[in-house]
Amino acid sequence: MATAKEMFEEQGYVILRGLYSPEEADALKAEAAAIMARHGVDKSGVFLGLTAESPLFKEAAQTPELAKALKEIIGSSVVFMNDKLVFKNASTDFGSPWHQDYSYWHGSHKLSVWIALDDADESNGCLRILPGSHAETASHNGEVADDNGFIYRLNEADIDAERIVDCPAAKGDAIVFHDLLLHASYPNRSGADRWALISTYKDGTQPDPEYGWAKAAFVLE
Ligand SMILES: O=C(O)CCC(=O)C(=O)O
Repeated sequence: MATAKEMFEEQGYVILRGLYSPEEADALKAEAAAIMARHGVDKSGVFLGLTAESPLFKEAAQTPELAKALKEIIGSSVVFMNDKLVFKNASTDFGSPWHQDYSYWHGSHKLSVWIALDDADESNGCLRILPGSHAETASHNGEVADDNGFIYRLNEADIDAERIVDCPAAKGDAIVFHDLLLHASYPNRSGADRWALISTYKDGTQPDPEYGWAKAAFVLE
């Protein structure tokens, strides 16, 4: 069986099933809801900086199985940069468009960890990926005339449908992926909320600009 590092290098992603138990995922979601309430933010769109203000999130960001996989892939110096909650509430009828996260930050290559805080499938917005696309360059020339964010995106028509892999996930599952891996998500048509957390990590030995968004960055032990 391929190691996490081999899988990551060949395919651009690796899935950690059951990284958190359902109870742990529920606790993270409840904590996130409390943080949002404190900030008077409603549950739609994105919210950055959970770990910056929550010991529970900080502990989750360095949970041993995740730290082990990240160190195997990145090396011994793994830096947590920031995290964000991605809500798809019951009225979110658009999916996230195809994109590579690298467009948003440049510099050294980073890893995103997409964590399901609700069960996610095609009906409520699970992640969709293009395995191997981390080794290719993509031109983000998609139409951005809607109000859905994602200033860098590709048109669905420019994606080879035969290569798409859907990634249904149970709450607590995590998908670790390279910042050049093309990914998107389905719209939420389920009538219920779908919450996910995305955390970003980097190799601490690699130079980078000062990122204003890398709140509460820390090196994993
Ligand atoms: O959970 C999702 O809908 C995907 C969001 C996403 O890909 C991103 O924010 O980079």
